[in-house]
Amino acid sequence: MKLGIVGLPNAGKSTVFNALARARVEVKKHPFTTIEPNVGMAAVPDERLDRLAAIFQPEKTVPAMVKFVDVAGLVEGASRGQGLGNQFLAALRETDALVHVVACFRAEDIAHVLGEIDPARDVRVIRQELILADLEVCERALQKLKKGRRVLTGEEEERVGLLAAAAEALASGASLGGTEAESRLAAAAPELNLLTLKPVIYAANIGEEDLGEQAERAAAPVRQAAGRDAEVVVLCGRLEEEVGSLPQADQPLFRQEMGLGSSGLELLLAAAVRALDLVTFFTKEGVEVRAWHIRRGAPAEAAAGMIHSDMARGFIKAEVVPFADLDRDGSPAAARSRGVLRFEGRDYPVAEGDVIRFHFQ
Ligand SMILES: Nc1nc2c(ncn2[C@@H]2O[C@H](COP(=O)(O)OP(=O)(O)OP(=O)(O)O)[C@@H](O)[C@H]2O)c(=O)[nH]1
Ligand SMILES: [Mg+2]
Repeated sequence: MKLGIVGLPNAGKSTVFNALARARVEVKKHPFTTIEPNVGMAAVPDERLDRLAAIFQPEKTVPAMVKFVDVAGLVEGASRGQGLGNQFLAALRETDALVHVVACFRAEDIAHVLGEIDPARDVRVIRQELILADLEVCERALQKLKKGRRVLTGEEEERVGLLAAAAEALASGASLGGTEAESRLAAAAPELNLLTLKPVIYAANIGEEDLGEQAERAAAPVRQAAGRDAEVVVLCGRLEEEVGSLPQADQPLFRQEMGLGSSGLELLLAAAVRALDLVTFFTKEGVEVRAWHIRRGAPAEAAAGMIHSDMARGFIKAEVVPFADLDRDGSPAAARSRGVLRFEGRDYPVAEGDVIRFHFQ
């Protein structure tokens, strides 16, 4: 799973990236600090993994990971070459979802590229630039298809129709993904990697002074502009970055003292998992207990393939016990004797919280 971080310059994208990936990329008061994309990994915390470690006593516990890409800030008119233009959007094309960081913090010494703090406007500006970037991609694809001057195949004709409809929607200012035809386009032309087809998680980056009771009020314009069904996570990038740089053991106390509730980053990662419709399954293989993500509904064979291609090729069966049962029974042997451990075939759709052992030849 790979997420791209978008937003205006100085919105706090690299700050959030540092917090997520425990990295130390450059964060500065002036806009356009980031030019080359930063790539990092974040571990998805999961209490179930700690419990499984207690049950299996493995040498190693490995959390599920999410990859993040932090890119340059996008400005109004980027599609026409303003700021750094939108060429760096290429780094976002191969992501599964976008995290849109919106500045809600007020800081005297940090310039907002559009003059003043206005999170709702910022949401619209970025959305518009993503729409324009997609419009360009659709138009280019259309031109390419029409240029050949030969008779198009039925499939190509259909693609022209889908692209033209998408271009029209984009030109009218709409993001893609809403209609059936647009879903068909996504399936027919995944190589276009259209940005507005990707799920978006909004990160309302609020100031330290707004944490606590003020938080919702500070983030309200983002919620409103994002729309009713959107995933919005409220966090303070700067504090999350600071907490992230402390030794793990000191973090809970610091959080408590700062009045930071559950980690904004954890909420963000959880929102990403929801937006991508992933389920988490667990394995105990060799010396390690590990958490994995897979698309909801994916078959056991695909899950086995994530661990090793041999496991998918030689798949015999999957020994499955739901986490809740294992948690209650305290050991696989106890779960087995209670009859909650079962065997499933290669087509079995992996369910949230399954603890799986693959049998293969
Ligand atoms: N007070 C406060 N400042 C923040 C917060 N988040 C980011 N900043 C500051 O805002 C400035 C810009 O942060 P960056 O993370 O570099 O922003 P960016 O979006 O990566 O910017 P570009 O790379 O230039 O596009 C830095 O001075 C940060 O310390 C926050 O939650 N509170
Ligand atoms: Mg940056």
